[in-house]
Amino acid sequence: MSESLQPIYEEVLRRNAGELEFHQAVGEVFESLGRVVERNPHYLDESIVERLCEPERQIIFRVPWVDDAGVVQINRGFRVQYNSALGPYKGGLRFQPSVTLGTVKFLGFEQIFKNALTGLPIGGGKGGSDFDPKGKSDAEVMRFCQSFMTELYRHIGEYRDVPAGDVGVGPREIGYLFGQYKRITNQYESGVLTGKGVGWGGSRARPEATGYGTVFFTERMLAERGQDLDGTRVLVSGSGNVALYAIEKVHQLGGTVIATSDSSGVVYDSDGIDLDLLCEVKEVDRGRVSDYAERRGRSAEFRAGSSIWQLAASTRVDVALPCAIQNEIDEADARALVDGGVLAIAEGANMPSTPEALHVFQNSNVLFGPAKAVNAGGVATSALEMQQNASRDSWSFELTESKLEAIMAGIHERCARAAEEYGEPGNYVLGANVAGFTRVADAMLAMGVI
Ligand code: NDP
Ligand code: 2IT
Repeated sequence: MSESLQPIYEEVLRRNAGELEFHQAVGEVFESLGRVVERNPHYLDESIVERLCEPERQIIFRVPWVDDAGVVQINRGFRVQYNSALGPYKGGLRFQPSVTLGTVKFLGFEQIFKNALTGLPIGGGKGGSDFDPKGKSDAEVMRFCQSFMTELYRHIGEYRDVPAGDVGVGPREIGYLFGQYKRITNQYESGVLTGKGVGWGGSRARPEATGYGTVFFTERMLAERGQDLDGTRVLVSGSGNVALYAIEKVHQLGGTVIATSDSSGVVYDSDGIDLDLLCEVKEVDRGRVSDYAERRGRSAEFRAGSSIWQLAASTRVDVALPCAIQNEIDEADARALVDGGVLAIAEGANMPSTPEALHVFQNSNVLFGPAKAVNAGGVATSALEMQQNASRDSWSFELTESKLEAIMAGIHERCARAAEEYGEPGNYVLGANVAGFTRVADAMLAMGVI
C-alpha cells in the first residue's frame, strides 16, 4: 500500500474496530489507489478517500417476530446507505446468521465501485439481517420480512434507496417485503425494490443476470487470449441464484460444469452437472447438493466438507467461477487452481478470494476477474428494472439480455482501459478499482463537500 494511503487505512482500522471483512475490502481497494492519488493529488487534498470510507448513513434496528411455536424471536436488521453521489443507494439485502455490521459495510463499500463501473445512475448501499431463512416455514419467513420492512420502509424509496436480493433473499422474500411496503405506504411504488416477480413489476432476465453476466465477463477475458468457453471444464461453487444461472450460461456456450457446492460440501459429476435436476433440488425442494448426488446416480459423488477448488489438483479444470460467499478461496485453493493449469477465474460472489489467494492469482499468468466487475450484471439489470418501472414498461427477455451483455462488455472495456492507462494491461483488479473510484470521486468533487 502506498505511503500516502497507509495512515488513512490505519484510521479506518481504528474507527471500525473488529470489522475484519470491511478492513479487507478497503485494503484491497487501497492497494490499487496509490498510483491514482499520486497522479491526481487533489483527491487527497479534498479528502475524497477518507470520505469514501465513511458511509453516509448506517441504520441498525431490532426485528421482532413470532415463530410457528408462538415464541418471540429477535433479530438485528441493517441498512448501510453508503454513497449516493451517482444515484439512489442501490444494493441487496442478505439474510444469513453470520451477518454483522462489518459484513454489510464491506458489501456496501464494494457496491459503490461496482455500481459506478456499470455506467448507470446508481449509488451504493447494502443491508441485511442475522436471520436464517434456512429451516423456517414460509409463514415464519413472511412474518420476519414484514417486521423487517416495518422499520426499513421509512428509510427507502424509488429516489432514495432501492434494496434487492442477495444471499438468503430471493423472489419469496422480495415478494413479502414488497407486499409490506405497499401496505404501509399505501402506494404502488414499483421502483422501491428490484428482483420482483415479472408479473408485478420485475424485469425479465434479472434472475439470470448475475450468473449470466459473470459468464459474459469470463468470455471477454478469454477472448483477449483468443480463447472461448467451448469445450472447457468449469467449477462453479455455491448452488444459489448466481451459481445456477452461471451454470446455465456455461452450458449454453459449450462448456461443462463438472462440480458445484453448498455450505455442506461438494458434488463432483463426471458427466457434467444436470442443471434441471439441480434446480429441482435447490429451488423447488430447497434441498442440498448431497440430495442432488443421491438422485443423480453413479456419475455424481458428494464430498462432505471438502473444498471444490482442490479438484483442480486431480482433474482438468479450465475455468473457476466462485459464486458462493466471501473468502471461499484460500491460498492453498488458489495454488491448486494455478498449479492445475486453470485459464481463468471470475468472481461471481463478492470478495470470494482471501488477500493471500488474490496474491497468488496476481502473481501468476491466469486471467483474473474481480467481483466488482464480474458480478455487476445483477445490479445493472436491477437498474434496468428501475428504468422499466419508471417508464411503466416491460421489456422482452431478449432485449434485456442483450442490454446486459452490452453492459458487461462496457465494464470489461472500462477495466481494461484503466489498467492500460496505469501501465498494467490485463490487471482487471487494478482496472476495476481505478475506473470505479474515479467515477465516484469525480462526482463527489463536483458536488462540493458532501
Ligand atoms: P444464494 O443465497 O442464492 O446462494 C448462496 C449459495 O452459496 C448457496 O448455495 C449456499 O449454500 C452457498 N454458500 C453459502 N455459504 C457458503 C460457504 N461457506 N461455503 C460454500 N457455499 C456456501 O445467494 P446468491 O447466489 O444470490 O449469492 C451468492 C454470492 O453472489 C454472494 O457473495 C452474493 O453477495 C453475490 N452476489 C449476488 C448477486 C445477486 O444478484 N443475487 C449479485 C452480485 C453478487 P447453503 O445453502 O448451504 O448456505
Ligand atoms: O451484490 C450485489 O450486487 C447484489 N446482491 C445485487 C444488488 C442489486 O441491487 O440488484
